[in-house]
Amino acid sequence: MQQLTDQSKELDFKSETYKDAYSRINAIVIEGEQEAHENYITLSQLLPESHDELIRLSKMESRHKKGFEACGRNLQVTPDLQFAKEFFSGLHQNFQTAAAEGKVVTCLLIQSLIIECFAIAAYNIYIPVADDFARKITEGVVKEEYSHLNFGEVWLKEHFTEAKAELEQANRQNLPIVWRMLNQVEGDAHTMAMEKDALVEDFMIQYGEALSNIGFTTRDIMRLSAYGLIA
Ligand code: Y39
Ligand code: FE
Ligand code: FE
Ligand code: FE
Repeated sequence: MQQLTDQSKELDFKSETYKDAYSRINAIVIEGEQEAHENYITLSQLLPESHDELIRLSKMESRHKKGFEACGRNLQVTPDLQFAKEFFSGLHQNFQTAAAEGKVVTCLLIQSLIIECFAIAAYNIYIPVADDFARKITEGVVKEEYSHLNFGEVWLKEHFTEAKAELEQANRQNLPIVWRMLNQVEGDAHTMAMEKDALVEDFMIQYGEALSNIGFTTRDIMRLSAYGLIA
């Protein structure tokens, strides 16, 4: 027999409370996937040697967007896309500025490390408390997000020596933004049975592992992670 947790007993996907929270979280995910799609197209121009692979990733992001749009329709929720655009504006602006300056290391840190780790954490925490329709979609999506994170890790590992200083600077500039983003959706996430502590924990595990794979030492990772705390 299936065991019900306190959380799943209290979740009513059709309630106005749940749907109101979903209108913002679903919008964030739809907007995030759209921006990820655009970011990988930009990266394909900055990294001609990886052009085809990055176009492949950008197409996956559009499919993710379509999947999450279907999740919203399934619950009869209208996503609050205006809220979502503002939610991403800090990271969006920093990515655009870096791209215009040809700072590919910063672009990769923002999209392939920070945003992908944020997505992986959110999707992992969401899957056990999602409605059946959204769970199946999200399970398919999260597998692909690991491959996007892997692209960034492999490229940055290969260029670690030259990239290290720019990575530290980009981390310092962008990690506090992620913390503010998390604080902004803490209440809506809670309504959907996703606890902030769990999101933070999963994000830090993914991000710390990524930094380690790229070549940072444990000591570096502690120092880099501490910038999240001053948000
Ligand atoms: O690479 C990707 O597909 C990432 C763009 C998608 C972003 C997902 C952002 C999820 C944040 C949800 C916050 C819920 C608490
Ligand atoms: Fe995606
Ligand atoms: Fe992705
Ligand atoms: Fe509660």
